[in-house]
Amino acid sequence: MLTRRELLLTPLLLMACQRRKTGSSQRPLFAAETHPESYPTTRALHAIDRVLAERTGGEMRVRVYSGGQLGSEADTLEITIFGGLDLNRVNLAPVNSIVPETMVLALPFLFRSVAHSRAAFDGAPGRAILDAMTPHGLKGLCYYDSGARSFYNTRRPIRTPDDMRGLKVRVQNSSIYVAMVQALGANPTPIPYTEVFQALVQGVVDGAENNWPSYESSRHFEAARHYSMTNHVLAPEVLVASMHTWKKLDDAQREHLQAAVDGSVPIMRELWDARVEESRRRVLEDGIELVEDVDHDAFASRMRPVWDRFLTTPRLRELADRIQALDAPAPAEARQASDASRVNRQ
Ligand code: GTR
Repeated sequence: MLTRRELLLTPLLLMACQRRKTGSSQRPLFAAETHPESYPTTRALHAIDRVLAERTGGEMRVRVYSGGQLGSEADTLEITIFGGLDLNRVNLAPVNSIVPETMVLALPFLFRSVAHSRAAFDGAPGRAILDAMTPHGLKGLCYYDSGARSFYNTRRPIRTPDDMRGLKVRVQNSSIYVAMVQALGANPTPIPYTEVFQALVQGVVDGAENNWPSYESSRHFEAARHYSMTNHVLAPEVLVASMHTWKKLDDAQREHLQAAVDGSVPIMRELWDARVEESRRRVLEDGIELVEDVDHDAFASRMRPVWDRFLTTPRLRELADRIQALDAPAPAEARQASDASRVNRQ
């Protein structure tokens, strides 16, 4: 009997083979995306498609499979490494177990502000982490913002780490997220994103953690009514290509793809900033309890041992040091102040 993964993979491989027969111009690049069509990351993928179509007169296109229809991020990532998918937009979390360098961006309380996180993604440390994916079968194309992640739950308002004690908390499929929740005395449960709503409603878990747009678009807010602004992680989303696909593209095609991807980053940021505000407004209007008086210092010090546990090599420590030493870009200084407060509001 075929496994779920093999079932998923078969049609994609068949389509991929067909392309080989008919020439690359016949088939669009297949892209997996867990979010619905209206989400900023999905819209960024469609923006890439439009620009590619324009630049190549329709020769290169992207077909987006949104809403998690091809499977969980962990599964689709494996399929991408395998060559069954060309492009995949995932959070960095499922890449953590494949490319250790990516864990650095998920360290709790690493970033001082959104501007600081963007300086890291756009700068040399971000580039080095994208490049570290190549030997693992993935071409890191770009980061997209994911804002600050905070804890929410069905039971009670969280203000201090002690309030987390004993809660069953859904985490992404990544050992650094498991360790963060353990450090707070709660019980981490890895569950694929598309199954979290059901797990919250059925009481399989008491809570989860995410940014405003995901908390809202996934409807988690309908089940978990206490949202506490812990802002413990600002790890980004990432767009990757399969190295199998990347190697098959000629130089001009690679240039078109990378240019379209680069152009989608500022578009996505604008959509993202607007969506954060919009999602926040929607869930507040719906009457969730927003907890703003969170003891961030207590959370940061309780989670600090996670740094030592995961920064196990000089290379990882050096990447973390370089990111901490970054100044947010000078022209953004004025904005930085509001960004810092935004981290606290996100
Ligand atoms: C979202 C992210 C998704 C997925 C999800 C999760 O913020 O955009 O890619 O990682 O979180 O919690 O699984």
